[in-house]
Amino acid sequence: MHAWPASEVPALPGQGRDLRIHDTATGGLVTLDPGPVARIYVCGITPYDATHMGHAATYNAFDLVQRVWLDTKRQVHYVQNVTDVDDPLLERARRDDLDWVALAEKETALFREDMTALRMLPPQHYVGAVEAIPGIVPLVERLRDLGAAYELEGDIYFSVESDPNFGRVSGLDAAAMRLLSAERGGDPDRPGKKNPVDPMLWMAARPGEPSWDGASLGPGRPGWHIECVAIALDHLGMGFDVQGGGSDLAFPHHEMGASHAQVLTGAFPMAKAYVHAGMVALHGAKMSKSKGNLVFVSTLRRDGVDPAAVRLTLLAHHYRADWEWTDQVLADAVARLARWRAAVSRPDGPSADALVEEIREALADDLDAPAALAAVDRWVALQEERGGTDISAPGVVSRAVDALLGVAL
Ligand code: 5CA
Ligand code: ZN
Repeated sequence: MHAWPASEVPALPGQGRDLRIHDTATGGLVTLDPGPVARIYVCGITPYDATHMGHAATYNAFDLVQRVWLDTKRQVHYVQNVTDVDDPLLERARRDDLDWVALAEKETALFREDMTALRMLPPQHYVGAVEAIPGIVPLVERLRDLGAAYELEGDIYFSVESDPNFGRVSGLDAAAMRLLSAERGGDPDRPGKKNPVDPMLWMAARPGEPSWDGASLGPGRPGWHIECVAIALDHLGMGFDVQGGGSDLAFPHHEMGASHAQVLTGAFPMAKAYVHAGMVALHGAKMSKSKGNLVFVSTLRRDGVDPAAVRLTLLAHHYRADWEWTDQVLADAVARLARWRAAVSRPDGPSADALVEEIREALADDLDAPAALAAVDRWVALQEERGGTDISAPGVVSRAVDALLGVAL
């Protein structure tokens, strides 16, 4: 699939710092030391009800990761998927009497538009699950040949016991895993499974549902976790720097994906850091497609809200925090954007050299965007109160805010 156009990232004087970021697997901060090309896989949308503010907040976090790396003069190899066949997508298409392929295409197109408007940097490889199927089948066959997969009434399951490192991403106990498995697409109560949380690798064709040639697996479609593994291993290989998503992906999705990859390759770990963004809520509950409590980027855009204000709303919250979308948080960002724009539109101002370093410092410290915004606020307040004589300062501030925060002033 094609991704979306990249907005330009202005070059800044000097160089950024190495990123220190929270890793769910170790439960602490790790300083990543990518080579000249940093490698990141971010789980993409399941294309219906896109793009809501929860999605936008999560992709904003990983956009910041890229911007920090780019500022260290590294290249970034970024891969993202689209889960363009899955039970909830098929259910939504049935509910609304739509063709599931058309629904996925329409929502993916809308997501691209929203990402472009928000100045999120595009992945180099944007890959649909459906187009990845020819690469998935041999991986499932290999897992079966390794004795890590078993058949149950035609469906193929992964045996979590086959990975000695299973559990190291989420650190959850068996009871918690079982609960989350039931909530998040698993089938822990299906009789005949070796372990209740074993996830499906290949689902045998069901009447009335799409299916593909699975070679020795028979016709069917892939399980969710193996899709992301196939795409990540194909484009990034093992031991890439960051696997990213919202905190609801830590288990089962990233745990299972890591185990699939580790058994397939015999290497550990799949990713050096598992990075998870907090959940955005609306009216007191996690914004989710199943509840329908959603605020869409496209609706705000249609209502004339500047995408830069939407982006500033996301940036005002630490990526790991759970937070609530309200009219007030958006209004605060609209006001902030107006003040920032007025401050940089003056011909001169107070020196911004320290500000660039403060933004760099804040973002390299576990993506502390609120601290970065506070630093810009301080420069803007100085500009408003007494101004300054540095004629390069307004331009430096605009470029830094654009390059490091993705906000065009
Ligand atoms: N297609 C899979 C990943 S392979 C998926 O989870 N799709 S999704 O459309 O449900 O979510 C896309 C991304 O948005 C995931 O990283 C998910 O964790 C994140 N996300 C979903 N809801 C929220 C929310 N309310 N707040 C923050 N992030 C969210
Ligand atoms: Zn994924």
